Amino acid sequence: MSIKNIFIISSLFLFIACGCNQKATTTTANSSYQQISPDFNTDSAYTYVDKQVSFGYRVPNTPEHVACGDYLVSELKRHGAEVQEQITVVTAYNGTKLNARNIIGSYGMDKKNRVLLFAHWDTRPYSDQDPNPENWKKPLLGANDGASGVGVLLEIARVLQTKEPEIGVDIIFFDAEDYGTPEFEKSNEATDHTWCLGSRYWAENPHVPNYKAKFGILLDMVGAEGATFYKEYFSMKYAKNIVEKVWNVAGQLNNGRYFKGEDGGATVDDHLPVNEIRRIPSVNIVHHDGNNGMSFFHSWHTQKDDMSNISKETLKVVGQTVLEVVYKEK
Ligand code: AHN
Ligand code: ZN
Repeated sequence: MSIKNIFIISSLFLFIACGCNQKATTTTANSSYQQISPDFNTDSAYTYVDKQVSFGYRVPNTPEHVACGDYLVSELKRHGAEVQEQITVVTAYNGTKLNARNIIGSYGMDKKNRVLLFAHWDTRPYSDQDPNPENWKKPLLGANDGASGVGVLLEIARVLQTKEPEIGVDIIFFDAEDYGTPEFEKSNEATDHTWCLGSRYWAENPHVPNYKAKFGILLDMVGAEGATFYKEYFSMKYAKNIVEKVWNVAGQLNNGRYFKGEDGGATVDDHLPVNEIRRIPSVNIVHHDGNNGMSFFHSWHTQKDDMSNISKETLKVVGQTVLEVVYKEK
């Protein structure tokens, strides 16, 4: 069975299993709401996405991956973050040893109350959802799947340097999220543990002993035009009040057409190790398509995941919502 099918079937099951007492609530816009966070500059965010893509395929064990990682470190430093790197070796589904690098930028190191913002920066070595089988073994550019979340977080880093929020902020770019078992690898049935290798390593070996944050927000595929973000299953399971907090702020900022009130599918993603191992309640802002069986965005894991997918409006909606959550927190 393909991952997509497992995903769809498990989503259906979850709908049936927990759909009985759900209300389809829509977040209401509040026109009188006064934004407290500084403006998120989406031209800047777009440039950060484009720059990552310009390195080429950011697949672990390649020079392009190293070069992009160096760029991300230098950008965080330029924006005044205290940067730490975790360099390690993780083992992929097929036994390949991957040189992995989690990149961590911290603001307000001395503050006890913190929020964790994260995204994966590696790109997938396979386009195994591409309609053309000849493309399945080709890497993909990951403009949306990878670069969009990181680009939004780099712009957030720039803003954090201009005005200090009350709480401390840690931004983590996780590596080796997207090296999970490919669809065409029949001998090796896909398991959850072949994804999210960098975040799993960090959750077991945090950069600060006993690291804690009040909550975490994961950004995954946050750049496509007309993106829809539903309340993802594991986010609701482990961090329901944080989902409500983020979605409410989105509503107040008039971003309810992107942040949908309905529950979405279940996504194995970097928030899972952070929730289950590090026990930091964390939500995933991830593009599910409500018109498509709650599958991911249309060009997910295909050769088409390039800059033509990226919308400045979507980056802005996500970036301003996350910034507002951060600046409201005490
Ligand atoms: C699975 O396909 C099991 N999880 C999707 C997580 C992911 C991959 N996000 C981006 N790429
Ligand atoms: Zn992916």
